[in-house]
Amino acid sequence: MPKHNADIAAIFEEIADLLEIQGANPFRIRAYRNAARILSELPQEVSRMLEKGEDLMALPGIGDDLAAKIKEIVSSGHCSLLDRLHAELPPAITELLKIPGLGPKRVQALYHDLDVQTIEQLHRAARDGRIRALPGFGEKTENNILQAVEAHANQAQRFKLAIAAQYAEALEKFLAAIPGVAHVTVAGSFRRMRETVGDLDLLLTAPAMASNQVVRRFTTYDEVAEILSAGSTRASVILKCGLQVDLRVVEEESYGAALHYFTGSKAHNIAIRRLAQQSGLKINEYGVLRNGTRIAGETEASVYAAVGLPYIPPELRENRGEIEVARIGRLPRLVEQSDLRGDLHAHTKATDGHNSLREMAQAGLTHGFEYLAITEHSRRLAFAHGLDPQQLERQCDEIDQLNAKLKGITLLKSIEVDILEDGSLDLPDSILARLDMVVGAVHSSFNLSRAKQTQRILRAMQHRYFTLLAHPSGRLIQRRAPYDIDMLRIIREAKVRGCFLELNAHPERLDLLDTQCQMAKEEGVLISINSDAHSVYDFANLRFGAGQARRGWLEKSDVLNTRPLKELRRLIGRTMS
Ligand code: DGT
Ligand code: CA
Ligand code: CA
Repeated sequence: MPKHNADIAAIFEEIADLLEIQGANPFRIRAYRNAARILSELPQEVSRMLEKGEDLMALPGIGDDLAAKIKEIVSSGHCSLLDRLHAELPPAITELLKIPGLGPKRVQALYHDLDVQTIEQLHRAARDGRIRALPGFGEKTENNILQAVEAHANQAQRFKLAIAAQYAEALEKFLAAIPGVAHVTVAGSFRRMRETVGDLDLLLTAPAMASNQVVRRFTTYDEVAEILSAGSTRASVILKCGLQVDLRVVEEESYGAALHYFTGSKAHNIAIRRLAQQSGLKINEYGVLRNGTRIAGETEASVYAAVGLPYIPPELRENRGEIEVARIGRLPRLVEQSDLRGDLHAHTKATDGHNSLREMAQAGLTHGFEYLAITEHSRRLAFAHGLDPQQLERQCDEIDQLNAKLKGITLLKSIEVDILEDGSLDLPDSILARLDMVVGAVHSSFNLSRAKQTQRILRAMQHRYFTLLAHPSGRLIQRRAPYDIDMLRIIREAKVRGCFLELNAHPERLDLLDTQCQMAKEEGVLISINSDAHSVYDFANLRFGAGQARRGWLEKSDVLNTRPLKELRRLIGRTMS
């Protein structure tokens, strides 16, 4: 029965796809897409909100119709609208939309004219040369479709970290409640906080005699769709959402060794094992052995100690130099989410956010923030109701008035101003001058040449009021590649101009990338880990931003918003003009 946000989101996505293939009203389609996006990224489970009797209409993008549908799905596992659409169109037809180059119109034509309902049928139709004859297709399109179908078949599906977290945490809770189970840990790439995960690797400790029973309980978890394998200490299943979960049960004394093994990465493990071999040790998932005798393995720290190393945090375990720096005692002391003193990127309902200034400030307080920068979109982003200078003036007045009343948190006057194609900013200096800081972002012309795109951003950063570059690479995970820019030049310019780069913690962005964080750190440019909150719920996403920062080797001192307000003000104060 679907109960996770991601399941409900998938239903809404499918409804939107089917409506689109039917040529329904675009506004209706967009409402479902919006709701799907909001739900899949919402850190709080809506089924929990319903249990607690909370009003779903408090959520962004959810009106009474959608709220009723969510209730229907959570309580019955079904959505009658989707059932109806399934009766009208073949069940697998939305799969066709996953083929690059196939939009709803083409899918509709393929279905109508060639009775293509599945990817296999599409493949056959393309191979047999039947597609080229359709109006608006042609031989070139047919070839592209053929290539895309073949590439699609070779592509393993990965899950975004925040989505995987919804499934992982529910499963973790379920397993922890099984009698005899002591530890439950999600290891693998999930523990290393990779931005996407291929599958979940769960490690349990239980006494050997209980292990059979534990595996059986795992395979009967109600979200399991398929059991790939099941033995006495291990099993692999596929959940209804498509996510694979591998389970291993070990005894307490092997916990550290198994955790180390299943956390990976493989490259890190191999390098550690080589180190062990050099000192006559053998490491496997049960322990560290010298001449067949166990000398370590109960904790991960004991495994590292056996090879003469301090504990290495999971986010660093990619064999990117962490073992070398560990050996000389130079491991970074990674930033923690709790080090963050504020957030420098948030929207309110003045534009496309959902909550008021006061609500956002209150929510910030509960996250322990000392400050929160309000960064609405600027006028160029008309679809997000971007602000013009007069509207921004008004918001500044409101912030000043509110700040006079707020206790414990200060709102900073700011803007997420569009960087126009020529590198100029979307608002005049007269209003930017009034702000505490200016966040700049690219939201258009993603396909400029590398030289032009880089120049555009450099020029924006040279603006006297520019403070922080938002989501610098512009990529959307699994949806849009980064734009082509010379990131090192941009980082160096930031250093010269005294500006900063963002690590946007939005689950779809996680941008800067981990390796680029490392680059910024080496160049001495501070990074701001920001939520890009569009509602009070979104601050919880900072945990994924902190994870990415840790993968990028960032320490507290490398992060701008770990600074207390006073110091922050000094850093964002304009020293260059
Ligand atoms: P993923 O699932 O693709 O996001 O990435 P991982 O790192 O979770 O990889 P996965 O699930 O294939 O394996 C989990 C961990 O198990 C991996 O990080 C390290 C360990 N492991 C798997 N296969 C091997 C292997 O052949 N050799 C070694 N040393 N470790 C392995
Ligand atoms: Ca994995
Ligand atoms: Ca695995």
